[in-house]
Amino acid sequence: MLNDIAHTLDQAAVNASSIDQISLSQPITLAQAYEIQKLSIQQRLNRGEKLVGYKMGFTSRAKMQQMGVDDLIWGRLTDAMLIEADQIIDLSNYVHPRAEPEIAFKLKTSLSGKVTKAQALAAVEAIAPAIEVIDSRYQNFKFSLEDVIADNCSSSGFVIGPWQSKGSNIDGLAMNLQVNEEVVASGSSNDILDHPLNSLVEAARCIGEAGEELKAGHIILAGAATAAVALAPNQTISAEVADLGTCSFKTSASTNKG
Ligand code: OOG
Ligand code: MG
Repeated sequence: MLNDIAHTLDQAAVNASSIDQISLSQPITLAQAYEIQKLSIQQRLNRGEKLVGYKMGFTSRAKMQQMGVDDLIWGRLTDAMLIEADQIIDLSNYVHPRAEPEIAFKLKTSLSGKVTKAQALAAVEAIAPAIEVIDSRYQNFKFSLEDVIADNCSSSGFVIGPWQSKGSNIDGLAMNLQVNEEVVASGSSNDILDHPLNSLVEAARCIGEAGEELKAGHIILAGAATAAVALAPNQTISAEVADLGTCSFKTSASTNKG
């Protein structure tokens, strides 16, 4: 049963076609939801995609309130999800994409289990401003906690800005998301679990509990500081993190499927 659901979710992502929430037809546990996620990402890996890291979700109040969910979640990132700086994404490959401003960590050593903030920072190679593109495979972007976990936490794409020194201050930095140079969402890096490093600590713990580890070279997205913003054709989307930098991508003239 879990394999069938994983296959359905994978195909929904491949075809950019939305499906009914799983929880409406059959109850699944949190553990089963993570198992479905693993099985569905395995199908991507079987097609040749590479695991490049993990994403944390619902690490800010703004996100929890927007989606009506209040627990940390985590998902997997593959190389095929990477959006190059200033790339134009084809909206016809998405159901109802949204963008959100984030902070990314790149690791130089592995990290797993219970670690302190200092240990987490010691494993970091570099820090960058980032944008996550999320695209729930569920109709109307509506889901339960289990549904969204099974759907790899809506992950669809990510943009990484210029990597900065691990010594960069990331405490209380203003962060915003701009659409065609107009600020459409703003917050602070400390809206992410009081400090983005706490998200890396939580990532090590959650992924460790799942029997995996954050590895050297992996990218970890700390989670959005603001609510996500729906994408439309012909936009330039930028995330600006004070002192850390900016990153951008664009949307095609064609419309999304949803
Ligand atoms: C789930 C993903 C949440 C974040 O940064 O909080 C997330 C969703 O909102 O669809 O990526
Ligand atoms: Mg996110």
